Amino acid sequence: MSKIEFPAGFHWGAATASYQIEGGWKADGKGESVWDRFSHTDGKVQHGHTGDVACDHYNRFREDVALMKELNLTSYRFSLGWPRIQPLGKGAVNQKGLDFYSSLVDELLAADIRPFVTLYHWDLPQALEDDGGWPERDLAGRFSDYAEIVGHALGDRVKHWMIFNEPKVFTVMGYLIGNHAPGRQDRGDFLRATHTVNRATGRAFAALKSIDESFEVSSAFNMSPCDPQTDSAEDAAATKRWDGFVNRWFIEPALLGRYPDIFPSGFPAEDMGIEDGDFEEMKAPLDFVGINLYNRSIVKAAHDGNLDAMDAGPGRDGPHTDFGWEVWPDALHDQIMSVTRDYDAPIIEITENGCAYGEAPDAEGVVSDSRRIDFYRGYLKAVARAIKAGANVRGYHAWSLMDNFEWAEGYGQRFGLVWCDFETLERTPKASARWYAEVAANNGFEE
Ligand code: IFM
Repeated sequence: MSKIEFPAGFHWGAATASYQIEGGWKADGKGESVWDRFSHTDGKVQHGHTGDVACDHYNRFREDVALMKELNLTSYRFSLGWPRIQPLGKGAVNQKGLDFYSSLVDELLAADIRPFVTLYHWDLPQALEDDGGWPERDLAGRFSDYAEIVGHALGDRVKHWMIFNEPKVFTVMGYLIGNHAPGRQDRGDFLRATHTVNRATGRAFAALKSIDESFEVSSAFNMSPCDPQTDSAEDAAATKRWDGFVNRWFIEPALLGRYPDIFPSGFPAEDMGIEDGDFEEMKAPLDFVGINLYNRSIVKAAHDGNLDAMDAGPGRDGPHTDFGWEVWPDALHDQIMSVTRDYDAPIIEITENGCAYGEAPDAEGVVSDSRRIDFYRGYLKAVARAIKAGANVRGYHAWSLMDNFEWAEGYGQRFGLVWCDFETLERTPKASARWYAEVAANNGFEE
């Protein structure tokens, strides 16, 4: 047996998001978010589930931090709910909302756990959506005002920040496909939303750095290595375009000040509402690259398809999780290596990686989720292999700390290391949580 080892000081973490775990949707002056509105609209979320209570983390955060400590975590990635802090997304600050996050940060630091903070994990204040949402250019300025508020309030203790979680997902699903909040289906809205998000990245980066130059700031980009379906020249070209969208559309405006070339019919500058100075505004020399990884993409040329002249789907060769997602650990290795090659070996944090399996407590209350242990074992080996090949990976965050509200799926898909009983709100660490705790304690595991 040989040991899979990680570099000294490697961060062992877990990730969550405000709307998915907090509950307290109207507590202490919180404003309405687009997800409050969407989940309260008939037919939008499976079984009519909402995040009104979720895991009740808003009231149980001390218990949850104690659990993280028990699991030997050294990093906790969580997001701030913008409408909890600025109920209307502009103007007055809700001090009680800020106090909640401030207490959470204190509790984490007292437990020697790094607070790793995401500014935006999809819960836009509904008032800003009413003003036009992400397609509206002004939102970049509103967002950087918000970044400044939280940077001032928490920056004496929080040093590591992610601006956006998965900008691709919330713009595609929220504005193009419409199966996530706010539920719009309009190509122009979608294109403009991506451009506002890229300008907001540049502005929020600058706002945080103006508070403390030593802050380390990036975003959590969901990425997916892309392979052509066949070896035809058309599929190869389509694969390059899809890679340009899925892996580069949000990171290259920041790092390189330009968009990748993905539209065969030419760059849709007008549809995106590009103005003079925007490319300069988007630039942000990110301090690390956050990678969320769940799948690989198999791409073929098409006349319609996902974006323009391409059609991408997930791999189908490996085993599947209960959500139907392929288990393919090489995808994580390959994506880490592409980022390492393409952006001059940056610091990388795996900001999310995980799987949905439904194993429930048995009569003794034990959750024997060996499939999840196998999943993490495979993906962590892939990370270790990438590190050996020269990648500078500094941390890994399992998605998720506990079962939670899985967006349009409601509570139907369980991604947690910890079981959450959504009736009693009792938490039960699964076998995978105990395994992960050992990995964290030993900074590795026996193969
Ligand atoms: O639950 C989500 C999370 O909010 C963003 N990344 C993917 C997870 C699983 O779908």
